[in-house]
Amino acid sequence: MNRLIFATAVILAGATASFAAGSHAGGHADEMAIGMAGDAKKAKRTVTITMKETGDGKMVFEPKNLQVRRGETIRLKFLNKGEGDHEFVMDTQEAVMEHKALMEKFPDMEHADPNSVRLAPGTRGEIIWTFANDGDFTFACLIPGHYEAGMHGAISVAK
Ligand SMILES: [Cu+2]
Repeated sequence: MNRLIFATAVILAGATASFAAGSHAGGHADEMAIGMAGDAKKAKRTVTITMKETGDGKMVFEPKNLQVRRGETIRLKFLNKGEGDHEFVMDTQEAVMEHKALMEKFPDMEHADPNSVRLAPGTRGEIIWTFANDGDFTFACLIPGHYEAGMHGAISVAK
């Protein structure tokens, strides 16, 4: 019971933060600080991000840094070259860490948010995203233990 109340509180806090960010940017409720799902026709650039485990026990994204122009729409392609499931979620650092804490409480939690994708080994995924606001953002795999093993990176959106 307590756990359920905690989860609901975290989800509500997240929703409030997203809504506030959207309002601040003058967008609608689907817009997050990091932006919103984009139109494929506007994607002039494709970035492929690989997820995998390394021989020395780490887990990585390649590349682990993305540089984006404010307003740019990118086709993000994902390939899980690893031997286990991996996911990609992008948001503000604060929201990623909140989400991480929730995933540690509920390891089987699955999400169908537009800013995330979860892939079985050997599979591919795609997100088309418009980075509406400049700033520093984070992407990560929040399957418990993966962030600590190295699965996180940075997205820098510049004017
Ligand atoms: Cu992972």
